[in-house]
Amino acid sequence: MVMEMKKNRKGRLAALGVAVLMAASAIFCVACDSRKELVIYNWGDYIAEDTVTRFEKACPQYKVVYRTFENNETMYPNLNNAYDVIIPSEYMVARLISEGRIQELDWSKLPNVTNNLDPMFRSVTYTQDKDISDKMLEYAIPYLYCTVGLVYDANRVDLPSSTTDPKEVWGVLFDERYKNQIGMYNSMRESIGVALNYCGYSINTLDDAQLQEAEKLLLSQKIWISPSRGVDILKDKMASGELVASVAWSGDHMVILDRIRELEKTDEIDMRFVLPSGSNWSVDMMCIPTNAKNVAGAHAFINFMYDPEIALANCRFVGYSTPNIVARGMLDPKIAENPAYYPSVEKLATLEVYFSSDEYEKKYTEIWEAIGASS
Ligand code: N2P
Repeated sequence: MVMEMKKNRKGRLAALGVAVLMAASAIFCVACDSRKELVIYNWGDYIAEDTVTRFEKACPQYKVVYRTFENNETMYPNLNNAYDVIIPSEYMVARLISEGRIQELDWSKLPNVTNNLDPMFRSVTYTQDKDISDKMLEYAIPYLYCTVGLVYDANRVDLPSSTTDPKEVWGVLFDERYKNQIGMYNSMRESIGVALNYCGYSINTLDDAQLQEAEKLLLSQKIWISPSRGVDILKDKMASGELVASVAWSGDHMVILDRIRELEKTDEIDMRFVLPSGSNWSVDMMCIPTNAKNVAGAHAFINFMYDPEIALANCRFVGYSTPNIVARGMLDPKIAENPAYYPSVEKLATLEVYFSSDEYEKKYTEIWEAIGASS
């Protein structure tokens, strides 16, 4: 009995010793990891797999915490979380500037951006408010950009290959022949924009009758066509052949093509991308929120993303278009000169960026909620 007690006591002491050692080593590890956190908030599937590790190697004083969002509207309510770098689209950036939620950048800390930003981005129209459009680059640096079009399997969808008429192109998404086989982005402006462009209206209309028509169309699409709704998941559904057509950012078309090759389905699927006239082009931009805790690290990250090798790796991996002029020069000319991915300034003038203001927010959100709520 005494022996047993002694043994138990010994065992307890040993266990206690191990626990103390573990706690001490945990404290020691935390203490020795003196790296400062850098919290990044980006779209899903929107960075090359090794970019973060490469950054941590290049700037060992920072430890990246990486979070993702699905679309601009789901990102917005989370901004109280003190991220250091966020990457919303330009219309959301315009809103964040006017609300004072992002801070002015220190360009002296961004030499790679100064050297490598495609000059086109110094003069494009980012938003309808000229004052904000003109000062956009003081607050935000283009990361990647894209156009919005239709991806479709030409073997299964009946669409004349030369058309860019929005009625014909988007008509595929409202055609009952493709019931259960089309994809719609779970993203407010893209969904409503497709319907408006199809109806022949500006994707920036504030006209109530036009907006109601778009809403009705999307509601009846939901009932009669039953689209798959999502963002990144749609790429897999297109590549596997589950869907025949979908609204798509141009970059997603590139990824779908890669996945079709991986699945060895190139003989079966002829996946094309068509950019309808009057559609959207958009640019996702790196910004530093006003409540960021690691402003120096955020500048270091933005600058790192403009290293041509890093920018090239990212645009190849995620398929979107790079505003880094040196990286673009290293791309296959078949891609770098394709106007659906790299529209000229003249072509861009035929497309629209999304405008933003409280009125847009209110009217478009009402429609988006009505569509989401309907069964
Ligand atoms: C989603 C990235 C989408 C960015 N993977 C479009 N602005």
